[in-house]
Amino acid sequence: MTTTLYYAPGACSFVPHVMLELAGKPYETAMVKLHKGEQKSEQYLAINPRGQVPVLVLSADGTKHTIISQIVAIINFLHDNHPSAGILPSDPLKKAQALQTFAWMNNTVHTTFTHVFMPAKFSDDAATKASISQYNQTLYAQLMQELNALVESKATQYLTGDTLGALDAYCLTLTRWAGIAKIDPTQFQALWVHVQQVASHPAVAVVIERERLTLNMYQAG
Ligand SMILES: N[C@@H](CCC(=O)N[C@@H](CS)C(=O)NCC(=O)O)C(=O)O
Repeated sequence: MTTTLYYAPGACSFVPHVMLELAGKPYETAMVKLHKGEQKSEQYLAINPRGQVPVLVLSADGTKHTIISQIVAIINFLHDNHPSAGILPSDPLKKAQALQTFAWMNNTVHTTFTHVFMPAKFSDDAATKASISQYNQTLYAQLMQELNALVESKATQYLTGDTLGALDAYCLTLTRWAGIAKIDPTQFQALWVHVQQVASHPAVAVVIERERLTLNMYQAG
């Protein structure tokens, strides 16, 4: 079985990318250059008609491909296939609670950033796009406060226990995006300390290096 992750540097695909590294089994990667619009190419749309990363492509014999999209589904699949990697907790209640937070990260925090970064997805009017982006930047700062409080309240080293999990990788990505949204991530002290700790984990460090990411994207002014 060949497993290939279609990813874009710094995108939410960072999360399954880190989890594949954490699982420690062979996998391949294929980079999609979002800034060049490669996600809208005929070739990529044949893989994911929704034109987004991440996508996991599973191939048993090199000809038949099974495709999984949507980060929640991919993470759940990786957890089921690598149950001892710590991607999600194994206890059913703790797993449900972790997925509850993961779903919030995905359907609320992530989509708020999409409104800041890609307002053209929501309007074709220049003034409306500017207003959508600006308003959602304020919302994103509030969500960073919420994420900061979540990190402050954790009783363990990582968000779902004493080992790195999917929530930690998503937490890093969303905090990194704050800088892109012109919000200084270092103001959220507990969150920033946590994200740096996550970044120093070997599985995370490998992916940061491969995707050539800078953690603090904030530029004052
Ligand atoms: N709901 C999807 C969202 C995926 C998503 O937003 N992907 C972004 C990168 S973080 C993307 O591919 N954007 C390019 C585009 O929409 O054109 C998921 O959770 O996997």
